[in-house]
Amino acid sequence: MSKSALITGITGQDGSYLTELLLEKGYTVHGLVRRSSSFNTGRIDHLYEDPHDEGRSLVLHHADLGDGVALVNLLRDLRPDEVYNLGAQSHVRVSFDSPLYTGDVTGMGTVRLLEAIRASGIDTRIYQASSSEMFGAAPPPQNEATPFHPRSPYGCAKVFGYWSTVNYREAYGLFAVNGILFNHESPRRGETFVTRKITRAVARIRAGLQRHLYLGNLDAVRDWGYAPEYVEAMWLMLQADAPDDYVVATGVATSVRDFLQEAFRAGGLDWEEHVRFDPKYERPSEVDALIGDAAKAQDRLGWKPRVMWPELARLMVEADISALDAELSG
Ligand code: NAP
Ligand code: G4F
Repeated sequence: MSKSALITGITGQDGSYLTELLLEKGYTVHGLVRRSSSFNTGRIDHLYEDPHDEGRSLVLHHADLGDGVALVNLLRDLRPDEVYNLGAQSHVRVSFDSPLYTGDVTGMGTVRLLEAIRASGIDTRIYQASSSEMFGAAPPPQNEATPFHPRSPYGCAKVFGYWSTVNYREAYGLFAVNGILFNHESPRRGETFVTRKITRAVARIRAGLQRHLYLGNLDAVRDWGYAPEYVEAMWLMLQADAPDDYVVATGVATSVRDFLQEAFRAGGLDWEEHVRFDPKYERPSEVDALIGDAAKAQDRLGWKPRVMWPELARLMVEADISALDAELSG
């Protein structure tokens, strides 16, 4: 019998790569999709299977992390071997504008899912998408032993989700793990996160569609890795003998300014000619530096990053240039 998995957040960056990985491994994948007035499945359309076909390996279900009853019903019906909780209001700046909504979906949504597993009485394993944003002001390098000091409503919500996951493991013996993932990017990254905002702007400036790029704090330091490699780590965590929590990162520090410079260089442009400051992109409290120590994931899961940030910046620029060329010529 092939394994089955339920993914919340299947329409997001990570959800799309994880779906590809699990389908390659022979899983039946169920995805939770929230209702939207326009199509929100662009990142997984290439994997879509006609609902009228028998024996589909990818099946989408309408539900929402805000609806606990729907989650219980779904889990009771599907009884998946593995659950990946990737659904979230995942934008840090937006979380300052919508702290209650972020707390509800990103924090309480995790408890709704954990409680739905408990209430439905199914035997499953769950991965919680925890975040390096939980470390916030804690000085780098950060690892599994670093105390959390979140600096945003999003970070606070993720800390709540993290400890709830640990609590369900300790209280009910659930196979529940936290992947504390540092920033990871790809051509499928949402267009308002800084890396993709930059690489998309490079393509548009080259094509004459945009002259300036408005950004906030260029001094922030992040540890940027490549998303398809990070979903492999998620899967490995659920295949381990015992549940545990792991940092996933490259260990390499880069500032927003460095990424900007590399991306514009890859597009044959000088960033200083095009980049302007807009304070609206600053955060009321910033996370200055996130640099991860993923030694535990390397030792116990055999996971290692391969694509480092300069290559990542270049591949994202190339992808945005190709996508725009195709759009303009088609
Ligand atoms: P993303 O691209 O923003 O995707 C978020 C997903 O959550 C989307 O599928 C979104 O659906 C879904 N979602 C939002 N609100 C929901 C709700 N109320 N109910 C159900 N689903 C909902 O995020 P990502 O970069 O793939 O990240 C995946 C997860 O890892 C998130 O939990 C994020 O917080 C966490 N994380 C990300 C990073 C990173 O660097 N990427 C690092 C650490 C942790 P729509 O498509 O309909 O909007
Ligand atoms: O790309 P960002 O928005 O990512 P951030 O805030 O680090 O959060 C991402 O990574 C977390 C992992 O640590 C995830 F949990 C979270 O879900 C998300 O995926 O911003 C990166 C840095 C920040 O310091 C920000 O202040 O870039 C700086 N920045 C400067 N100008 C900007 C901009 N960020 C955005 N989004 N837009 C700007 O114009």
